[in-house]
Amino acid sequence: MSQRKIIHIDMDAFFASVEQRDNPELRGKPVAVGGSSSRGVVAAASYEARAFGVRSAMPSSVAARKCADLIFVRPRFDAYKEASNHIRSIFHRYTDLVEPLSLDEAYLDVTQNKLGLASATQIARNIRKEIFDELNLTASAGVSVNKFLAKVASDLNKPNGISLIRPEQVDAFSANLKIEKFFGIGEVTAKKMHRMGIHTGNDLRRFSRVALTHMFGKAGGYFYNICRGIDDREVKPDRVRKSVGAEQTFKTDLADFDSQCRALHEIVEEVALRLIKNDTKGRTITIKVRYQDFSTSTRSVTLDDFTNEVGRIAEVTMKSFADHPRLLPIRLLGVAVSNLDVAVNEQFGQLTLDF
Ligand code: DCP
Ligand code: CA
Ligand code: CA
Repeated sequence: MSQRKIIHIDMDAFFASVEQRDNPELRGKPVAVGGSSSRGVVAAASYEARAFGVRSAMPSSVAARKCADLIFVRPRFDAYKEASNHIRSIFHRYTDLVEPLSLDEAYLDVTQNKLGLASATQIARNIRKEIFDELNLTASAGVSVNKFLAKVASDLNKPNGISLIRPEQVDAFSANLKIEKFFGIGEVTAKKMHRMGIHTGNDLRRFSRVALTHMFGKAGGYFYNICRGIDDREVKPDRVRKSVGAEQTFKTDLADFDSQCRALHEIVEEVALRLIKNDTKGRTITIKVRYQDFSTSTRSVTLDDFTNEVGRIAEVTMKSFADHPRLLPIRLLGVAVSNLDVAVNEQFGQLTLDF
């Protein structure tokens, strides 16, 4: 296989940066996003707060003790979600091989890319600039030949940095890397390795694959590879869906108009629910009817505006259905809404009912 070009992008102090961006009074100050109550924990800490030792997942009471001037801010998930959608739309300008790991982070495979750019580093630079220009937020980027190295790289010059591990540097880089930096080696595993005298990739290389599997189970094989800088995992794309829909095949074919309408209404309710869940609206409503003899007819209606309202979709669907030929009993009905105002991420939807 030819050399891949993988980028890992991770937003800097994500929730805290969004808060500082949206409230100028918070800029340059130690900020913790999270509850300030005795039982709250810190979700995100601004870099100013980190200078005092405040970290994510730390109890708020501990954080307040470390930094007397710490400002606690309630999370606003809608704002983070919006920023997340925006950065994903930037990624998709370059490639559809985008695998989000969380709201603020994703892998991109840019070996082939939409702009035909030869340099992955240039793409990472463009992305960082576009994120800054369009969102007023900073991101860090790592560029290398696989996911593991790209992810490690994005951390090297954080915050607001970029780093590249070139193919010819992979061997030395992974040999010298401290095992704590290996993605997938947590605190417990790291302690276990330290007790065995394993501190770097090079130390890990002394063990055979069989020995590592014996000591660390399934992860052992992964460790064997990554200490050599080898990681063949593919970037698994979040396929952007162009429609939200549901369909149903009936146990016995529906012959009368009333039961057909009732079934259709249930399907419409499901579709509207999915649109709302995915935070999207659509303009085109398509109805699919499959008859007893498997002949199928579909019709689409495009509205003047976007909707996710069950009443509106039902009205259009029923009208369209009434125009359908209904000579044969019906074995399947489906409704889909397309022409969406916001691209929908597949991970939120069940695929089984979609068409
Ligand atoms: N987050 C959370 N609870 C955690 C860790 C993180 O709610 N225990 C949220 C808040 C973070 C966001 O996820 O802002 C992203 O997490 P990261 O681990 O990427 O951390 P940050 O983006 O905050 O900082 P960094 O600059 O180190 O990436
Ligand atoms: Ca981050
Ligand atoms: Ca992250």
